[in-house]
Amino acid sequence: MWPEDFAARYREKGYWIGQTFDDLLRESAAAFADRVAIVSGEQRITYRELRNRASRLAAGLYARGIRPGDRVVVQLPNVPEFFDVIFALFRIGALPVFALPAHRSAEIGYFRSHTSAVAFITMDVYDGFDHRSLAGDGLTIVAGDPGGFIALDTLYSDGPLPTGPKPSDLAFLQLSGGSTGLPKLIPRTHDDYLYSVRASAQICRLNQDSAYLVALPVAHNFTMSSPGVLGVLHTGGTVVLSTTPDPATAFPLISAESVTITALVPPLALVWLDAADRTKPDLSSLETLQVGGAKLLDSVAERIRPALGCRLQQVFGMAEGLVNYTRLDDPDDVVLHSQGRPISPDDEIRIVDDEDSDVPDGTVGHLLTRGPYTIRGYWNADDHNKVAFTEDGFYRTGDLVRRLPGGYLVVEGRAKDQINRGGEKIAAEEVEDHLLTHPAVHDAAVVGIPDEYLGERSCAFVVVKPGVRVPKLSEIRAHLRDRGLAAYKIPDRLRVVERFPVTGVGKTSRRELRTLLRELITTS
Ligand code: J2J
Repeated sequence: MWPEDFAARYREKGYWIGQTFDDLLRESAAAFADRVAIVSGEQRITYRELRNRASRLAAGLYARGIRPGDRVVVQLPNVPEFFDVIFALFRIGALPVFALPAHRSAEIGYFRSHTSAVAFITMDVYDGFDHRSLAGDGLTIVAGDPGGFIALDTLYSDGPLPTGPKPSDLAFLQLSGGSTGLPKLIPRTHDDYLYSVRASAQICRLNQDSAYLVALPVAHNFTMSSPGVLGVLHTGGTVVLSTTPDPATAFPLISAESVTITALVPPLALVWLDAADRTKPDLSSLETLQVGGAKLLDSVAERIRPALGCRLQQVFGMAEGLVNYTRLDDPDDVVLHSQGRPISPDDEIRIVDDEDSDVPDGTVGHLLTRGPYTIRGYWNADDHNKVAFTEDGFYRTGDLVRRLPGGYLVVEGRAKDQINRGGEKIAAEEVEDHLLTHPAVHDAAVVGIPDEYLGERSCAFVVVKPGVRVPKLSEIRAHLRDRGLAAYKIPDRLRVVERFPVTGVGKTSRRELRTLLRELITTS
């Protein structure tokens, strides 16, 4: 949590206004009652209805024993129930733990145990996978066909509710992209998160006529808050849910629902550009395409206005906090070639060398940040927090950046042990730990290799035990799938080597090893 003097300053400056998520929904339901909040297929849900649904679900969840402070793992795709569930939990003061639809038993099981979650809320079948198979101890609540579990739609009821949470309380736990063996969870408060949401909505000029297409998973921090669905619900606009980012679905939705803004990761932006060049869709309502989550190539950035007829906004954010935007009236040069500048005048930015000394402006260095919506520590991770934060509370982002005049940042690379696979983050160590459980694997290192389409793909380097048959990539992949690892974390490539190169003096540095291996594969 923030030291008291910082918290006092953030309140004084009007960043933390003492608003909870329940306040936000109540205020919007009062101001925009009969306007459409959510569109999903044929379904149109007004603000008034959304508030009612969330209150009734809160009563039902409370009657089932979910209490203030309890953790609840939520794994829902882009469906209206997502909003009922999160606002119901926010109303109770229980903390959603945001899982992605791609997560499987390894991730869900870990989130459940690490947070001592009392419940798991998911859907029946999505993308060919039966999510009910991920049920564990505690309540399992299912949107759709419940199988043997509790049907979400039977929980909407009247009944007592506890006093709501305080604005300074934790609201939820978000996922970190991660760089360690086990994923880290990010604790965000009502006060800090909603500041970033309101400020983002303003930067992106959302209003009642805004219609935001949810093409990426709704539970991702980008989609949720930059300005995302929460920014839209704050300003009285309409959230348009798409179950897929595929242009064949998204383009007709944009024109049918007069979508004004949407957000994509770079590989999807490329897919949209190619599809638009081919099919010349009517995207005339679209004003802004936000692209973020991974570095956007200049050559792709330049194609956006000609092909889609809208402006580009680059977004460089992180679930830990700091979000940078190019501004809507920035000159083309800035929009095309930078990743934006921070939301807040009180976002403190330091760019430092390996010894934590500040580098001169224009020089590439490690990005450290501290501010009114950037966490001061991960959830229950004291040891990791000592390395992930400086003593005076700056978050070490692991990103390598350069600062331009005006405070704009250019992302130049990454120092963290993470692979950014088209916006999906993979912690090298997490995958290595799973690889080591394969009976033929003696040692393993996972690195990112350049990829024209995804930016990066993952490659597993493996040293095989003496005398065993060398496993095939398909066998390694099957092993990781059987361990319940999300598909995007499963290595794209396999390189079997006799031994790993020796690094440093004496002790082996995994980071140095990964760097050496990456160089090996990109030069060969
Ligand atoms: C290069 N790298 C980027 C960009 C994120 C808005 C937008 C994105 C996220 C997100 C988010 C990048 N260029 N434009 O939470 O609210 C890489 C950096 C960063 C990491 C964070 C939001 N935008 N990145 O991507 O928590 O390495 O958040 O530290 O998933 O993604 O990942 P994540």
